[in-house]
Amino acid sequence: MISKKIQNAINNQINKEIYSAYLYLAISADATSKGLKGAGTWFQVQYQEETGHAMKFYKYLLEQGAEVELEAIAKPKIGFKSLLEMFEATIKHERFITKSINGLMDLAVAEKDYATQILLQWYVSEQVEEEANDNEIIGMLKMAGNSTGSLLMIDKQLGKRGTKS
Ligand code: OFO
Repeated sequence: MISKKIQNAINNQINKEIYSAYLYLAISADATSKGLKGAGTWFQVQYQEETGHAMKFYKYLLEQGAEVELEAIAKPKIGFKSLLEMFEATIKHERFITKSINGLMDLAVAEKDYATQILLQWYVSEQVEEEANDNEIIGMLKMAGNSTGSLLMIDKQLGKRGTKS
């Protein structure tokens, strides 16, 4: 049993996670159409992971006998000039998501909702991992600068990303 406040906040977070999936799917298409097939794969995997994040909340609401309310998904903004711009947009978005997860945790603590706090701990750790991955890639891209050879090597490396088990 969860409160209406928590239910609404989780429904809101489902929307953000689905938007994240939608954003990364759009970046995947943008990257692939620019010849960056590796990045296209990386963002497609990220799209799948975000869908998983949304579904984890979705299942939790149903398990708790709460109501799932799906809202409209905003159109993602794309049109990046470089791989670096794509990942800078990604880290910016992930920082926004981290804040949102932290806000949800604050609410769960205030409501003394222990079950939701346990669920949210997984998301807190996931955000640390996602931001670290993005920062690592941004670091490599900054080092590569305008070197086409280095950028192609990074793109190849990005294409090796697999889904988490
Ligand atoms: Fe990217 O972690 Fe969910 O949104």
